[in-house]
Order: sequence, then C-alpha cells, then structure tokens
Amino acid sequence: MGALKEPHGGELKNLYLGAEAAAEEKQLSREMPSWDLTARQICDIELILNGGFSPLEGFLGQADYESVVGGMRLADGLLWPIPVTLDVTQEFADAIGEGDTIALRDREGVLIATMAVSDKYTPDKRAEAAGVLGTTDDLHPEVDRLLNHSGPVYLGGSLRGVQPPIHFDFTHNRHSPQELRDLFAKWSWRKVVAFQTRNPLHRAHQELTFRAAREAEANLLIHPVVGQTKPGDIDYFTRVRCYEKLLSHYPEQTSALSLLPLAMRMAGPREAVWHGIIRKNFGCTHFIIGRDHAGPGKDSKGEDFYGAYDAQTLFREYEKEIDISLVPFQMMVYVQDRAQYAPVDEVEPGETQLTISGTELRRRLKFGLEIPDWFSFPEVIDVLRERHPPLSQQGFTLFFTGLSGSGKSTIANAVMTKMMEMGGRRVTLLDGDLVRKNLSSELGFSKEHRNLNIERIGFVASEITKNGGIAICAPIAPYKGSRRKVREMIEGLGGFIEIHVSTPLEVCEARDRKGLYAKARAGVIKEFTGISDPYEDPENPEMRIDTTEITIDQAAQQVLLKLENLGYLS
Ligand code: PPS
Repeated sequence: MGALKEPHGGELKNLYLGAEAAAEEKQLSREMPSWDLTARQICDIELILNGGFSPLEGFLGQADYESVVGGMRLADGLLWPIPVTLDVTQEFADAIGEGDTIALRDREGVLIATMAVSDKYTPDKRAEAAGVLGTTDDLHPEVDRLLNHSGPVYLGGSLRGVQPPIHFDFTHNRHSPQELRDLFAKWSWRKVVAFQTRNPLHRAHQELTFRAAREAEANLLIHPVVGQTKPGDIDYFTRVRCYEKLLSHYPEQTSALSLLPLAMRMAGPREAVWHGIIRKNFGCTHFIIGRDHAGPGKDSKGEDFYGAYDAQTLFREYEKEIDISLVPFQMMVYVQDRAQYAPVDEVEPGETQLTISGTELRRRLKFGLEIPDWFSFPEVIDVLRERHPPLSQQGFTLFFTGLSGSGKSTIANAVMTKMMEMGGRRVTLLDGDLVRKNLSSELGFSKEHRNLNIERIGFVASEITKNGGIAICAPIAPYKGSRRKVREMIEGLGGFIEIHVSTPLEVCEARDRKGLYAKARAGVIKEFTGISDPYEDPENPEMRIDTTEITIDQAAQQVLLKLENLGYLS
C-alpha cells in the first residue's frame, strides 16, 4: 500500500532527472545564462522539484499566475491559492527571451535545475498583494517583500531537476513527499493528521495534537516549517531541538516529526488552503487548523490582518476539493480547577483558565523569570533558555541614526569608551565614516547605494549580535525601509535599540563641522541628506536624543541608563 491520499491533481511530481541525464544537463548548463536563487526561491524550488507543490512543474507562467491571484486556481481550473513565481532583476530579464533555457543555482553556484523559460512578464505587485494577501499594507511581511524587495520581472517555465538543494542539518528529519509516503506505508499508518507550526511547542500544543489524533483516529505528523517564517520568529535550529524534546513525550509508535522547507507567505486563510494541499501531497489525510493560522500579526492601524478563525472558514469551503479533512481547533487553555488543558470554548463558567502568550514567554525568558510546569516541559524550556539567555548576557546592536553633524558618531564613541571602561563585554563600532572607508568604499549616496551601505552594516551587526557581542552603528541611515530591514535582521538574534539623534537640521547646519552643508547648499555635494536628499524620521525608535542643549557626555549617560533600564547591562 503506497499513498494514503492521491496527491493534488492526481500525480505526485518528481522533476529530478536520472543520474545520466542530470550529468548531461550539467554540461549543457555551462552555456546557459545563470540565475542565483534567493533563499526564498531555494525553498520554493525544493518543493516544486520533489512534488510537495504537485501539480506544479515549474515556476508559474503568466496565465497561471493571473488565474491564481484572481481566483485561487491554476489556468486549468485546479485549486492553487498561492503564486509560486521566479522573480528576477530587470537586467537579468532583459538578457533572456522566451524559449531560452536558464540554469538555476544555489548561492554556492551548485546547479539545482534548469528552466525552459516559457513566460517573461511584469507583474502588477499591488494587485498580487491585494488579491492573495487581501492587503497592500507593507507591515505585512509578504507585502513588504513583494513591493520593496522582490525583483520586477517574473520568469515562468518548466523545471528539470539536477540535484536537490543541499541541507547539512537535521537530515534524519527531512523527507520528500515520496519518502514520507513510503514511511507511512512501512509503518502501516492509514490515517495521518498533520500539525503545522513555526513556533516552539509546549503542553497546550501537545494536548491539542493528542486530541486531534484521537478525534481523527489517526497517527500524528508534527510538520514544522523550517524554510522561511515570519521575521523575528525563533530560529528553526532552536525550534527543532525543542520539538525533539517534546516528541519524547509522545507515544513512540504513533507520532513522527518531519521538517518542511517551506517559505511561508503569512497569507492567513489562503495560506491555510495551500498548507492543506501540501500536506495532502505529503500523504496526510487530516490537517489541524487552530487559531490565527499563518497570521502575520497586526496592520498599521493596529488591527489583525485576518480574523482569528478566517482560515478555518475558508478551508471549510474547499475541504472536499482539497480532499484532506480539516481538524479545527479553538485555542487551548489550562483550566486550573481541573489541572487540565481544554479548548477555550469548553471552559465552564467560573473555572479559572491560564495561558502564557508568546510575548509573555519571551518576557520571562528575557529576564530569567519562572516558567511554570503546567505551561511547558522543563527540557523544552532549557533549550529556549540556552538560546535566549537573560538580556544582560545577550548580544545587541545600538543603532544610532540622524543627520550629518547631529552628534551620533560622537555619542557612539563615548558610549563605546564607557562600555570598555566597564569591561566584560566585546564592543565593535561601525561608525558611518569608518564603514564607508572599510566596507563600502565603492558606494556613493544614491538611494540604492545608501540602502546597500545600511544593509552591509546590518549584516555585520547581526553577526556580532548573534555571537553575543555589542555592535554600535552610527550611519545616517535616512530611509525607513532599510532601517526596518536591519531591525528585522537583528531582532531575532539579540537586542536592537534604535536611537534617533534628532538634533534639528538648523543646528547641524550651523555646526557644519566638516563644511559639508556649505558645499551642499552651493550644490557642490549632490544628494546631501537634509538639503537635497530626504531624511525620514524614525517613527518608533527606542530612544531620541537631541544634542542641541546637552553635552556628549550627558547624551552617553542617557544611553547607558536606557540600556540598564531595558535590562541589557547587569
Ligand atoms: S548613509 O546615508 O547612511 O549611507 O550615509 P553614511 O554612510 O552614514 O554617511 C557617512 C558620511 O558621509 C558624508 N557624506 C554625506 N552624507 C550625506 N549625504 C551626502 N551626499 C554625503 N556625502 C558625504 C557625511 O560626512 C557622513 O558622515 P556624518 O558622520 O553623518 O557626518
């Protein structure tokens, strides 16, 4: 007995060539234009090639794309809610014609597949965001990616797989759809309920999955996403270590863990339908959808992007067509009076229900506070504590931003010196001028170059922060978008404290220490921030300092007090 469920569209795709044909394709690829796949595209291509995205045989062409965006279906009518597209730069697209074959490589240049380009098209990304995500608010991480970071042209066409993307981690827990199907068959699992997650799991999840498996009379597959999830999520290495600990509390013969290299879109209801289709391709018969499935959080008005149970409602509409059974769940809460977990709608009036939200958990980890046994297993908490030591032992980035002459470099220097005096921490200064000299010497001051400069600073600061150090950055960083990107790069790895040195332009210009403002006014220096190029004020910095009326020493003291107050200095 093989498949438990027919794959979506009837046939499980496997787009890998045999060894001989793959070797030949590798030879041929030397003559082909080559595209380096982004991290997101690597995730997508892995699931196209191994059949996780059956019936797709490549990245979507224009007709499929438009049909998916507008009506959740491929051009032939088959249900498919999320566009899977290959976005490229204008420059690359200009050099490619429909009918060409291109080589798709990973970041190390390893050939993953070739693609016969059947379509080259310029998408209307706002329409895509509105159609697929129901919003164009770029606080939604996928809207942000789509509108601000993805390439302007999409290439579509069928793929010939040469080799799967390489993974060195958790290889024993990674399976293709066929491998998982074969395992289910080997274990005689006839019904399998899948649980999707991008978070660490605690007792509430264990109880929920137990109940789901009991209700469906099915075996249980914990199927967490280890591709791309919401920016700021706990890294998957930590999560998988937590899952492994948790799994030891599950009956051995009835449950399994497999890692899914999916790039999530945080598309809420549409994403839930997609997740169901993918799980069916992996051989599952049932799929759990709880509260706020694949939800991206709050929009710029402070409201949830999607209703808490919208995903269940949409899934219900397509459940028959997807042909995987929905196992809906309300939020699980701990009922103190019964010393038991229960769905929130089953709590009796007068009973005391307890929960610890994700935010509260992070707070307790941050300050080394108690996390009760009813909430999680001690060994799971140990893994999280190892990853999230109390703030005073964590790395962090101090990100000063402000106009030239605002005082940011001088304060940054003073703060660094004071920290060196205190001792015990490793501090690196990434001052604007210093970076321009050592990291970005070829860059100018166009928007594109400034963004690149800030991204480089962000990258270095994120590495320092990840490894427990302190990075003090002091670039102008005039644009909101790139500051946000840096925050996202760092926040999941340690602290990020943005300090707007808000000394007004008149004061900076009057100081004109380097004589640059005079030159900018005279038009000798072009694109000068504050004069002929914009500075977008930070909306929610952790701190603002105006150096008009205070000394540098006083400003540095304020920064240290803030750090102490936030818990970063012990
Ligand atoms: S950015 O926008 O963040 O990439 O700028 P940054 O790398 O911090 O700038 C470093 C210094 O470059 C000098 N400089 C200019 N600044 C702004 N606009 C233009 N066109 C420009 N040309 C040169 C300026 O002295 C910056 O240093 P600070 O320390 O801010 O005065």
